[in-house]
Amino acid sequence: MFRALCLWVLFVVANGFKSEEFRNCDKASFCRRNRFRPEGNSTIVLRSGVVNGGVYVGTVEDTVDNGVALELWVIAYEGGIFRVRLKERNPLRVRFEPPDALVSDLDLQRVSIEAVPSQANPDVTYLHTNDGSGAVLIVQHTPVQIDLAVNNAYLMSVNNRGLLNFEHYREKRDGDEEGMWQETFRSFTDSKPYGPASVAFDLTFLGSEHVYGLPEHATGSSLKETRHSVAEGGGAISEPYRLFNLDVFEYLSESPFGLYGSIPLMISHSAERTVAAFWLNAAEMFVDVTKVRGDFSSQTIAQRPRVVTHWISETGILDLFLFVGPRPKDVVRQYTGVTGRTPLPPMFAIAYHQSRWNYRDEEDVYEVDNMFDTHAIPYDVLWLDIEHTDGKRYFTWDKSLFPSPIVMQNRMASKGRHMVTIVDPHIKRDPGFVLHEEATAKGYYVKDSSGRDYDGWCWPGSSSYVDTLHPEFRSWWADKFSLANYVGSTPILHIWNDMNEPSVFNGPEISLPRDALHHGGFEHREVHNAYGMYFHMASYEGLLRRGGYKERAFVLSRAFFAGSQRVGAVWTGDNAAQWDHLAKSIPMVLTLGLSGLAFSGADVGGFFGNPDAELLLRWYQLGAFYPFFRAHAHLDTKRREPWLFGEPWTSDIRDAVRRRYMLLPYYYTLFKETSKTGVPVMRPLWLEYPSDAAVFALDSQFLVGKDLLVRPVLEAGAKQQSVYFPGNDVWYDVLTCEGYLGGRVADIVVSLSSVPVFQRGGSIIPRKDRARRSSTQMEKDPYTLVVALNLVGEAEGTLYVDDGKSFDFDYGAYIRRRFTFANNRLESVNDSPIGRSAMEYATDCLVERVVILGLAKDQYRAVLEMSAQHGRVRRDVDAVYGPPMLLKGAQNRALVLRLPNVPVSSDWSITIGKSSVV
Ligand code: NBV
Repeated sequence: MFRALCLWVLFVVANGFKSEEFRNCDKASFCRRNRFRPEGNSTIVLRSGVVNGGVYVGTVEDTVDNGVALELWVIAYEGGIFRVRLKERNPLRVRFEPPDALVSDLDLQRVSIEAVPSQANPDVTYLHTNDGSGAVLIVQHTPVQIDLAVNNAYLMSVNNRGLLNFEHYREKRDGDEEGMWQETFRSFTDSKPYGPASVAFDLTFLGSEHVYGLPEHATGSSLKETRHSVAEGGGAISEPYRLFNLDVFEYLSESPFGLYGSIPLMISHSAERTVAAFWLNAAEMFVDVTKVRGDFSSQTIAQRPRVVTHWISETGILDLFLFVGPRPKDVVRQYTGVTGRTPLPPMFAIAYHQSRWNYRDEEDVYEVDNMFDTHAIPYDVLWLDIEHTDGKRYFTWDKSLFPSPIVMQNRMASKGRHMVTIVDPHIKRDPGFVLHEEATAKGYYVKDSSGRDYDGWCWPGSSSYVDTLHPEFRSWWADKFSLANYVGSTPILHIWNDMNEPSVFNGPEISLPRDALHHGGFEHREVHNAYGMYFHMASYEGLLRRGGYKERAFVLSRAFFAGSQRVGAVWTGDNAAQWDHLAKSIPMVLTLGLSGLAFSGADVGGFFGNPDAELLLRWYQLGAFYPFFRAHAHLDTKRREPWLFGEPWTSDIRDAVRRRYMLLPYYYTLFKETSKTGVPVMRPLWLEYPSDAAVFALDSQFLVGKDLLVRPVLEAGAKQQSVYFPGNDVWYDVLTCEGYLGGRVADIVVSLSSVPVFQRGGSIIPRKDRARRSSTQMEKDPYTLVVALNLVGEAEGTLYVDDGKSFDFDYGAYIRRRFTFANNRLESVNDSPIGRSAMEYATDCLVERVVILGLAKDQYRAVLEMSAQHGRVRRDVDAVYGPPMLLKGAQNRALVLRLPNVPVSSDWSITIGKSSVV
């Protein structure tokens, strides 16, 4: 067995990505049937409609097959959200819907719909709400077509190409096409006992040239066309984008093949308007994108540019959310209002993580841990991959390699560090393994089509796959994380869920057969894309339970679906140590962020292959700005811990990691914002500059929050980088303090140690600059405030602080400060709601330094004022020219106010003036 597994591993390692292992549209009969259907033949007709309890309910008929009854619901939610549901009235079989992707009903406020028949056209009904969004749905009856318009501007149209298609459950008939009732791919036969059940529709975004979303693909963020328009012949340019969670070995850096996670969300953006659509459907899906050029200035709808998309799913229902915007942040807020937001992570989780497959044994762990200290490189979390287990039995330890896991974790804890172990969903079919015995007895495994526990091949050898769709399974699984059940675990141990697409080495497309069976009798094809999210949910619930719901938890997952953001972080899987993978990680992480998954990153260094020192360094310099920052590497790669390449590499990597640590207060404040609004931490420029067309397809630069602009070095041997500065203000190089005006491109000279990063004039960023071993040890450290002045000499910023680990913030245990700089005066005021809360957070942290960028060189005097116990304090603060931070490349061009030493949590002000004047 083991030999066979090794051979398999060797085989795939030697061969790289193999497109023939994966189905394309042509090999999937449901996609083939829909993709090139002639336009304009829609058979689905609205017969009547009424408003019932604020919801529009329509009686619909599909005129094929002598008429099939369907039901249409249109629901509206507060804040510009419409939901269109269409399914069979009396299906032969209940179709799967993934309700857990959505937040609970209680969190979504419904608004009533009013239906008004058109005076001019009896075939049209208008659906209004009075939620203030100004949006109207224009429902045409014959055939059904649903357009969304705001103030008479048409923004989206469903079925105006007539590609809406609903394959009803039915009996087999003569003349049924091949692949409808049984389908073979490579050596796998899908029994398809329920026959064809696909759902497809076209959706046009009017007045737009750019669409984004549909993670996960290793492509640019502005999605490319996959088909020509009908006017241009309609032929294929490439495969449609595929959404099907798969363990794709050595994925390519520019391909529409689906990767580990799927979110059927598409955002359309133009300088005037941002809108989006989300199809709640967990089955395999293909999406074609066609761009029809046009003239933005034209008033005629037909002449304006548009993006025509065609969505095809193997099964499920049509459950389409339309988000009306109008701006990018509104759309993100609307989408995450429906599917949820990333909860505030524990502080350690947004610091740096050190991983590889595998740290061999406890000695190796101690050695690596000590070397970080020897080289003064901070890190927070050390990861253990599958080899730490006893024969890939998760929740166990290899007793000879990890004999004392508790001692090991306690040692980590003593330095304020954490550990993460891996727990995958394939369970070794070992009669002596209690987890397996229990899962078998309780019926918690996915079944094969004949109803027996599915037996597939994965790391442990013969394995069964937990049925994550089963709510009782999830609760049972969650209990496995208690300290008593997970022997050898301690409260500092957090979790990593891998292979949860799920990955099955000997299954079709390296996954479960589509006709495998889940709880409730659903076939795997119906639930596939949600499988991994349910696993992630169960593990997260386990860690929360372990901590009595008082401690925040961290669980990383490879597979994801809409809603995964509510339970944790994701990463982009097995990338490669190649420059193009470094570059692609930017649009990939940006797209995840736009799709709700704000806490994500890519393996720093590249998983497969061996990066040279330069690539590794450049990856650290970029990775330090990912929301999730972890270095990771394949078992067969050479060791590449940051000190192994010698100087200058070690120092430069140290500087990159230290930058992240310095910025932790800023990142934490941003994560807090994300938890409230869904607006991601790492942002494409158009999120902040929606009217600037120059940035709509820009993937080489990004923003962290709204105030930091990062232009990582993405090519070997780069000597200079061209950087585009958005907006009307000035941007300051955070090291050289050089200012660059917005709306222009500048060539920035780079060395190996430089990462072009700029702070927006008008912002104030909180930092903690002291070098420590881990984030936990920075808790009491003083702050540095970096004030970057705009062209009128003003700036503002916020800081959010809490204990970094509990949920006490829910009861008011946090501080939020607002800093403003105007009229030469920096002021700190309380920014949290006034009034007593159940809990409070107190901190003794001081502000030890204020760095001001953008003041003309001169002699300055700074005077601090604050009220203290015994009256008002007024004293001078040292003001000198110095470097903005103590890293290589920093120039003495910032005004630095030294040791004001004011409590960060109290009100104070510092007035600055030319020495002769103050
Ligand atoms: O558990 C081993 C690896 C893991 O290191 C990696 O991060 C995952 O994406 N895992 C995949 C399985 C093997 C991949 C070849």
